[in-house]
This record gives sequence, structure tokens and C-alpha cells, in this order.
Amino acid sequence: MMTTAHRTKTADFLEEVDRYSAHNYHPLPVVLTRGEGVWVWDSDGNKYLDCLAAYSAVNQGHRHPKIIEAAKAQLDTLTLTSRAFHNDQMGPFLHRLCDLMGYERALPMNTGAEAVETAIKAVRRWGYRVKGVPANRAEIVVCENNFHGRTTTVVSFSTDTDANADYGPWTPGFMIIPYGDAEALKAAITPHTVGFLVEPLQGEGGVIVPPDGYLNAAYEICRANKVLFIADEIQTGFGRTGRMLCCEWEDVRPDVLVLGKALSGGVYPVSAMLADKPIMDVFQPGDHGSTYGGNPLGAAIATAALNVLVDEQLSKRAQRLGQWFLERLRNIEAPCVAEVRGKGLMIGVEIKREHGTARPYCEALMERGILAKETHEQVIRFAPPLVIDKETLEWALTHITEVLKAT
Ligand code: IF1
Repeated sequence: MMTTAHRTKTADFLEEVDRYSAHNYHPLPVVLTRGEGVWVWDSDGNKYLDCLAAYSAVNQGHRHPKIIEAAKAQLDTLTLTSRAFHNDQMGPFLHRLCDLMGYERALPMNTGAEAVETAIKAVRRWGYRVKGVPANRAEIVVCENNFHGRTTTVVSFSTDTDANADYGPWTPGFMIIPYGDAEALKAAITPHTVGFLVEPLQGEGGVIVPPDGYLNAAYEICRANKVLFIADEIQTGFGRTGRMLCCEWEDVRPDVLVLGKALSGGVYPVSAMLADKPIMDVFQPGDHGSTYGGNPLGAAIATAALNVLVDEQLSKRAQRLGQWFLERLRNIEAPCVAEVRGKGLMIGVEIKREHGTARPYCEALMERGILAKETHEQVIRFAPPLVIDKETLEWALTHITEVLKAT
């Protein structure tokens, strides 16, 4: 009889997960068992460079010692109270978060999608109670190819049929416009428009960098029309693009800021919606929340995760190394490459269609000890933990070059 202790081989794990899990993912066939910094190890003892960083949740590196220390200390103290009572960690966490991001208020949730939902609720209510939009008529403008999460409301305004087919009826009240086109935003706004929800750089959309000046132009259009500018920085935030927030590239301060992922450094899900008082005050006791939102374990972890970002100046690091890495990737002369684009350490290499999809390239990289995941069929995404060093990137470049040139 097979026992757990004997089931150490990758193939056995793959068979088990195939047998018992829903088939809602198509992961690379690697089973990870350990992580440290930028490195992860599989069940057969192979070592890999993590170039995905859990979709940018692990910007601080796997098991950052300071974050793990905070987590362990809090595990030994208090983990969950619910919001029926106060805990001593949530206040200091929200204080630190608000100070760092420059907002008056923050509302803690757990996953990114929940924080996006929180923003949608806040903005709709603000529309009715402050802007004066007639009941149930509020409209929120969103962009084509967006990714904001997987709840029923959020997939209602996705343009990806994989994400929303047969999950209807879809939540109404969303208008979809092309990404990167400020004129389209101007044209879409009606007297009932309450918000514009946007990723400052589209991740799942295929690492799409909007034209220079887009965020600023969109922000000004919003301001002129009394429409709230809602930035989803769940993936682009926390140094990933070379600034603490991607919106800083254009000196835009969103009216509503949505954060998640690296807010807790990959240790425990913590997300948040930030805004100033006039918007956040639409929430009153009993009208929004979550059992785990603001729990002391998550709050202690997130506080430590924020401190690591600041203390280790990870935004600057992402900016410096990212720029260099992007240039080096662009200099690779490989016939299969259509385009290399990105900001900071959020970089996409688009493969020409006549050379097949990005998937086999990711598989070839995996064979060489580099984990990257394709997005949108044609794009290999490189987004390692921000604690990476130049020497490691240099090593990765050697392999990336060989893999890209081999086809
Ligand atoms: C999956 C993508 C990345 C996000 C933005 C909200 C959320 C996400 C900008 C929701 C989440 C994740 C989810 C993950 C894959 C991943 C992803 F490829 F699907 F788009 F990162 F690029 N806003 N993105 O990127 O946050 O509720 O998941 O905490 O498997 O769905 P969540």
C-alpha cells in the first residue's frame, strides 16, 4: 500500500492532484516543496529561479526572514478575532499603509477580487449619495482585456470568454472601452458615470504598457467629470514596476486605490481598498466586511511586508535591474520574438504566432531551471521577486537567450 511518505515523486503528486482537484488550471508540471528568496525547489530536489513570483505576490522573495518572524510571533499570540472586537495589530497596519500610500483611510480585505468588489461598492454608493446619480443607474467604465479578479460581478465586465462564459446573468452597470485610449474614456462618460476602473499596466492582458501620458489624461478627464479614478494596483503595486505604485510614473494619485498580493509578501492573503474620508465614509457599521479582513495575523504580516519593501528599497531595485534586464532582453536577436515590453521587473516577451505559443518556451525554460508562465498564449512573463540580483538575472539571460534562439 502506498503511503504519503513514499509519494515523493513529481509524477505521483501530479496524478493525485489530477484525480482530486477541479481542473480550473493548467500549471507547468512542476511540484514545488520549498522556497527561499528568488529560488524554489521541486519534489525531486531540482532548483529553479522563480520568474513569476506568484503573480507578483512574492515581491519580497519567498519566506522573507522579517515577514516570517512577524508571522511566527503573531501565530504565538493571536490570529483571529473577527471585526466584532478590536485587535491590536489592525490599527498599526492601516496607519502604516495609509502613511506610506498617502491616504486617509484603508479598508482591509483578504483577496484582490474582494478589494476590487469593495471599491465597486464604495464608488457606487459615493455616486448615489455624494454625486447624486439616480438609484441603480450608476455606471463604471472599465477597459478591454482587464483582469480584476474572478467573482461573479468582476467577471461580468471581463472581455475574456474563458473568464465569464456561462457564469451569467452578468452584473450590469459596466461600460467597456479600449485600453490606453483616453478619448474613448471621455466619450464613454455619461451623467451616471461614477468611476473609471483601470490597471496602470495590464498584467493578464499580456503585459500591456499604455501610451505615455494615458494615466494622467484619464485622471484629468475623471476629475473634470466628477468621476472617481480607481487604480487596481494589485499586481503593479509595491515596487513591481520600479515605483511604489505604477501610477507614480505619471504623478497620478488615484481617488480609490486597490491593493493586494505583495501587501503580505506571499505569506497570507491580505488586500485593501484605500481612499480619503469623503469616499470611505459611505461605509457604515454593518454594511460591508469580511470575517478574516483585518485579522491580527494578516495585519502583522502585512506590516512587516511593507517595512521590507521600504527598508530594502525594492522599488528602486526593480527600476534599476528592470531597465537593464529589459534592454538585455531586447538585444537578443531571435527570430521568434515579436516584442519585448514592460516596466520595472514586470516584463513580457511576445512570441510571433508563426513560431507557436509561449507555452513550449516556458517548458523549455523550466527544463533549464527557470519558472516563467505564459499569459495570453503568446507572451512569456518575467516578473521575479524584486530581491533578485544582477548576477542571477545574468544567469537567467544566458538560458533565455538559448531557449529563444533554439527555435
Ligand atoms: C489567478 C492573471 C496575474 C490582478 C489584478 C485583481 C486580481 C488580480 C490586476 C485578483 C489577480 C492573478 C489571479 C491569478 C492569476 C493572476 C494573474 F494572470 F490572472 F491575471 F497576476 F496576472 N487585480 N491576478 O492581477 O486578485 O483575487 O486573485 O487575489 O489564478 O486567478 P485575487
